[in-house]
Amino acid sequence: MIKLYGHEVSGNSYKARLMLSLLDLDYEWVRVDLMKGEHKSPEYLAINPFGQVPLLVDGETQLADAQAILVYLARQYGGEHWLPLEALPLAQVIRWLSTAAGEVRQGPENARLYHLFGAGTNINIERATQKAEFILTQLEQHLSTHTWLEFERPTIADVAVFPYVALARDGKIELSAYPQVLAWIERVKQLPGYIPMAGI
Ligand SMILES: N[C@@H](CCC(=O)N[C@@H](CS)C(=O)NCC(=O)O)C(=O)O
Repeated sequence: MIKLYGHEVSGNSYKARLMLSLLDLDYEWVRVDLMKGEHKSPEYLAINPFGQVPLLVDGETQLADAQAILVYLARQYGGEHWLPLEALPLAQVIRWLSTAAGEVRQGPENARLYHLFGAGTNINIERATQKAEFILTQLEQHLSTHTWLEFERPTIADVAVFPYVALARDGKIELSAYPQVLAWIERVKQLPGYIPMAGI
């Protein structure tokens, strides 16, 4: 049985949970208590030396990183629909995985971390807010001509970008200025197998 190590407040853990649910896969949820520092315990570092969640274990496979987990699940269990293989379509999806780990993390994800956990996070909140506005503006423009991020169907590009954009309000980023983004969030919420997380 697949095991997912994660925490309920973690949007990156939610990315993996959402994908497992969209693919209708059974799995065991292993809660790693970030508040108690369980992710830095010797036991956890032995399976993920980065000391982060999420971590997916599937038989002999141990895989950290939400984006990598999405790729693995899509290829292993989801097929072409969620992640095409031809050079250009594959690159188009990977571009959004990079955006999730880059602009989305530097913007709405960091703004949320700051507002949930305070100044001790060493995050420059002005910069995070500015970056959030940048990527939301880009998404707003992109989604004015696209139903989904690519190919007019949901792919792991949408699953990767969705959580921290939908959680933007936790970072005091108002989404009402981005109606196309709000409409896309609603479309994701209508997908068969969609599951919510607190804050979305
Ligand atoms: N690149 C990783 C980053 C994962 C990450 O930052 N996880 C956070 C929770 S959302 C975490 O474990 N933070 C604790 C730490 O880095 O010490 C991914 O995309 O999964």
